[in-house]
Order: sequence, then structure tokens, then C-alpha cells
Amino acid sequence: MKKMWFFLKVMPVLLFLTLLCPVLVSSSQLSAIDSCGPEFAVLKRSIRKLENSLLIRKWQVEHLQTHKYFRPFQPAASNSKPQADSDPDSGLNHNKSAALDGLDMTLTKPLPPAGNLIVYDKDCSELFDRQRPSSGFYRIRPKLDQEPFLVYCDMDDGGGWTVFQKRRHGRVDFHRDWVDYRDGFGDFKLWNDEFWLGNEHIYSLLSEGKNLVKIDLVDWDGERSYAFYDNFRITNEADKYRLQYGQYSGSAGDALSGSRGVVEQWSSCLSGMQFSTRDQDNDRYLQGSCAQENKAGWWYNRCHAANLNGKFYRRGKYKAEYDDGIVWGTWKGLWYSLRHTTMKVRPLVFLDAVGSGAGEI
Ligand SMILES: [Ca+2]
Repeated sequence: MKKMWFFLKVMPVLLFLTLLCPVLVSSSQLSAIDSCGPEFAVLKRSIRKLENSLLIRKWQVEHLQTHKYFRPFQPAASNSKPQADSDPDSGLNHNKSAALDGLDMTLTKPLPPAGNLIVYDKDCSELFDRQRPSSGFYRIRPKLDQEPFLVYCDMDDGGGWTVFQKRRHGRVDFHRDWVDYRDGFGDFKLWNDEFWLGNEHIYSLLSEGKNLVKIDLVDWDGERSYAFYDNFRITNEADKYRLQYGQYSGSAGDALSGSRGVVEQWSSCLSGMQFSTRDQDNDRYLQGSCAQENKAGWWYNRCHAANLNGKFYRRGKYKAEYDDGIVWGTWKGLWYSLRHTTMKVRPLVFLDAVGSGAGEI
């Protein structure tokens, strides 16, 4: 009977302790069982802490690799060791932090030059929603399967604008070949750099969802004007980046469609027109090349009432054989070359995550 009692009451307890303290029990130091509980708990807590920090570090590494965003490497100061080092309950922490420091050293590379922070949002509106950064150059990826590329994000004017054309000072030559216009050209460093983002990039940027393009114009007296076009689209290279756009609104007039007269529209409405450059004539002007005459890559009909990639003239009014200036005919006429132009796009319905939807629209 006593034996039975031993098996029923004592053995389960012994078995339990055996499982908990294999080391202590295997050395037959049953007297140590009493002190095993607290020690085991400390060990377990310590393991959990290590597992957690390993998980966090793994996630960080994954995040860094996914976004190719590396912190600049700064050697850790000897007095700035993690607090865990002073944790007396685990001798493993020193090794752990040494190993993690090693990990940091292999992963951290210097940041690219200021303003070129690399992110992979699909456009500047998504970046604006996520981070509220200031205007500048950022790397975006409109489609998951393409290489990210650098764009200027206009985070003012309501924020979230991806800029695909900019004229400022005339230092960049815009009279170029098809390949340059396809791939993009200009400078992508300073806020006032001039560039054409490239038809391939513009095509991928404009091809998803409904969008709104805003064209900002500034004359040589500093006066501003603008034009909005919704659902601005271009087709692919096989179709020569044919232009399509929807409703116009704004203060500068609908120069893309020519002016109001039927004859003017017949000759200068750019809706449905293919892109032309000096080495690829895709316009409707049978007697010659609009791109060659107007010294730009652009969508031409016979030829235009808008020529934003035209020649940069240092004073507004100009005289030339052809109306080849930076022209927005419905605002300043064909013989006035503008000082600044910007073409930029964002989703038609742009309400940022907070829902402010600020801006002129
Ligand atoms: Ca022609």
C-alpha cells in the first residue's frame, strides 16, 4: 500500500522535476531540485529574450535587403554597448552583441548622396502617404517587375507629384534623338535641374489607374499659370508613345488641343499624336519634320500650339524661323518662350492616408 502511494504521489513529481532539470537530476543531486525552479525560469527568460532580438534583427535585415536602404556605418563607441551587456542573468549577451555588431558592419553601407534616399514606392504619392518627405529626388518603381528609377517628387503643391519634365535655366539641350527621349536625359541631382524622365518611364508611370497631370508654367516676369489634364496617357514604344488625355481645366488654356478654331485644332491638336524626335518623324506634317523645325522631342500634329521641350530663349519674346521656343500658345502665344515649366502627375483621386487632400485641386 505504501509502495502504491509512492508511485501515485511521489513519482509524478520526480518525473516532472526530471524533465525540468535534466542536468541536475542526471547527476543524482536530488538535493538541488529545490533550487532548480528559479534558475530554470531565469534561463528560459533569457532564451526568450535572445529569440526575440534574433527575430527583430532578422526582420531588420530582411527590411534592409528588400528596400536596399543602408544606414551609414558608424563604429560603435566602446561606452555605448547595449544595456543587455550589463544584464547579469546571462553570460551570452556579450557574444550576442559582438555577433550583431559584426552583422551591422557587413550590412551597412554609406547612403547615396543627400537627396537620393532610395525607396521603392510606386510613385511620389505613395511615398508622400508613407513618409511625408520634402521635395527631392527619390527612387520609385511603378511596376514590381521593373528596375527602380530616380524621379523628382514635388511634395509641395499638395504633395505627391511625380515630375516627368522640368525646364529651368536652359543648360540642358532638349533637341535630341529618339533613344534619349525614350530613356530620359538631363540632370537628377538638384531641385532646379532640368530633365525629361524618359518615355519608357513616363509610360509605366501613367499606365495604371486614373491620373491627373498638372503643367506648371512661369513666364519671365514671374507670373504663373497652369493646366490640368485628367487621364493623361501615352502608349508604348511600338505605337510611338501616342498621346491621349481627358478633360482640361486650368488657367493657361488648353494648348495641347490647340486653340478654339477648327483649323487650329486640325493643325495643332496633340490628342492621338505619336511622339516625334529629330531622327523620327511621326507627325502629320507631310512637307517636313515638326521635331526638326521646333527643335524638340514632342507629340506633334502639323505642328503644335504647345512645345514645352522647345528651345530655351533667355527673354520671353523671340524671333525665329519657326515657333520653336518653350511655347504654351493659349497663354502667351507662339512667339513667347517660357522661363520655367514642370509636367507632373499623381493619382486623380489623391487623398493621402491622413485624408487631408490638401492642394489647389
Ligand atoms: Ca512629317
